[in-house]
Amino acid sequence: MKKAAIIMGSDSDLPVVQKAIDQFKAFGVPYEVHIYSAHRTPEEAASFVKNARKNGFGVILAFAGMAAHLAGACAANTTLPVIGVPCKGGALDGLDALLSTVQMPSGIPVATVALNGGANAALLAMEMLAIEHEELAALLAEKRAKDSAAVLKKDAEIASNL
Ligand code: RP5
Repeated sequence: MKKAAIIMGSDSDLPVVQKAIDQFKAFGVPYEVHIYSAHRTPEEAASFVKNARKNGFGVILAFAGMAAHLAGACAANTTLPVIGVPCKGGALDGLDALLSTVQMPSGIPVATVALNGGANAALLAMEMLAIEHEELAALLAEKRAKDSAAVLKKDAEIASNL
């Protein structure tokens, strides 16, 4: 299976990144984690992303806060799908990161998930990898069924208890 690349702008983004790691671990999907900043280590970030396809990656997750240009900078250097995760923090508490990640100019797409949406970023990445991997697609469907069953169980409990 192709690997997922997880790139964070700073180690201060790690709590949000951990949510993605937990999902990849639960599904047994291979991943690599790196700290590359679009402004502090721009050359390393670009070089990693430029080589990502030939190094066996199928999708890139970019986590960043504040003036978060990491996902866009990654997308500029590859045609692999890039999922941007805006992280909360700073004076605007993430609104700046959300807008700079989601509002990409036409031509360089970034699939942006919710603020601090590390888990959904991993799930979306795995849905992409599952296009060519039926076993992973079946595991994702199983999770959906389990999640639905858990809600229906709560519905039955609340209906009988209230
Ligand atoms: C961004 O600036 C990082 O992604 C992080 O969310 C934010 C703050 O970074 P630190 O100052 O905590 O390293 O580049």
